[in-house]
Amino acid sequence: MFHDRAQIHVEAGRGGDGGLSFRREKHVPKGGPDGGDGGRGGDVVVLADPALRDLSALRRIRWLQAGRGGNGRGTRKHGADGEPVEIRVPIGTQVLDVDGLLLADLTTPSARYVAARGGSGGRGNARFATPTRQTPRFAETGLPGEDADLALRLKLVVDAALAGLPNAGKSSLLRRISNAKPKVADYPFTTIEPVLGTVDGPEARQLTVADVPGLIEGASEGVGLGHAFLAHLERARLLVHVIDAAEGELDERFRTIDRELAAYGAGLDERPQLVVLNKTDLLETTPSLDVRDERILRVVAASCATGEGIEELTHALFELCPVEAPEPVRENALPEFLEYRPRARRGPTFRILRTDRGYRVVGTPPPAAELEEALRRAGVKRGAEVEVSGETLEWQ
Ligand SMILES: Nc1nc2c(ncn2[C@@H]2O[C@H](COP(=O)(O)OP(=O)(O)OP(=O)(O)O)[C@@H](O)[C@H]2O)c(=O)[nH]1
Ligand SMILES: [Mg+2]
Repeated sequence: MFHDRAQIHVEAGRGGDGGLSFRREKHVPKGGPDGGDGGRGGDVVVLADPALRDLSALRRIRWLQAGRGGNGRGTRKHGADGEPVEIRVPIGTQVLDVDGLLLADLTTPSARYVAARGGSGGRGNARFATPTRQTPRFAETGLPGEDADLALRLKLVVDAALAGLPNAGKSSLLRRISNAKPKVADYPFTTIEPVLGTVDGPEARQLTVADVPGLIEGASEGVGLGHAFLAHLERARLLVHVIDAAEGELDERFRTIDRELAAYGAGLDERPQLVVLNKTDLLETTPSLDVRDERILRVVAASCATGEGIEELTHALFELCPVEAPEPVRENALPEFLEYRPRARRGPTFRILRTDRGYRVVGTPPPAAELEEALRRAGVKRGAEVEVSGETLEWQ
């Protein structure tokens, strides 16, 4: 199965706690503080991998967590940084939040998006020594990592995509021109999921072409297989519109598909088209299309059965697909990836220090419930002393 959607909960690693330690040496009665810093928690990163074709590998994963930072120790040893987690996705994957807001668009090889940042490590007590405070009996605890619910959605990045009514011969065409072997049969909706093919051209050029299910009138209202799969046409620079020329009424059938493309939106009805009048072997005369339209760059009559016109078609394909690597058509000047909605990273207004007997909250404490949660996450146990705003409480 081809999966173009996945949902996943991710948690970045918590930062390690700062060390609370004093130097112990023979002949040195009162050693100075030597607790090292905690390591940073691991990030959760979404990474575009050209080797992947769809999101099926993520279907069974519901939850991913990056590693915790190590705790700082005595003799100023710093904790190790937590292991990051990489989520590998195919090129063309978009990352959205639960409300459907676009967070990032990974359209180029090895584009990356940090979906959840690891928490920073706490500073060890060695860092708090001052001339007037030579024995700091506290160290910072590490900060929690971010967490997020992500929706992943794949929109294939291809040079060209096939469009047309069911049974027009789209899959037959892809078999003819590419290395792909999609199923071909004499009934509508043979193709139920997208198939990618690579077409070899002159000077070692290659094009990727996507075959998608057939479209029919009313697809935008859910008739047939609907039109959600048209998402995979969004990033194609050229549409190869396949029409069964043996069926007659070519112009009318061209317009049927056109209306569905327009109903889908996303500019699909403005995309340049290469029109293929297929199945010429069933006709006595060469068919022609009477539609005058500036989007139609070329019309080729061909037969996937006999191979007639296929060479001309492949030629036209390479001529009409620009040489640069495919990239989204709608946005211009894309950086390596787009972060559409940079999250506000508000720094914590408080920190939790670890002391000899428990914990101390410094800075502006948050509302009680949030503070309790933060203390619990920092590892506070029953009976521990907690100092907040000058008061000392016993943790229940
Ligand atoms: N005679 C003839 N038959 C063809 C030609 N091209 C395709 N066909 C036949 O048309 C039927 C449909 O072909 P497909 O390639 O499965 O059509 P499709 O557009 O992918 O169909 P869906 O996946 O259902 O949308 C099959 O029986 C093919 O053998 C052609 O050039 N000539
Ligand atoms: Mg097909």
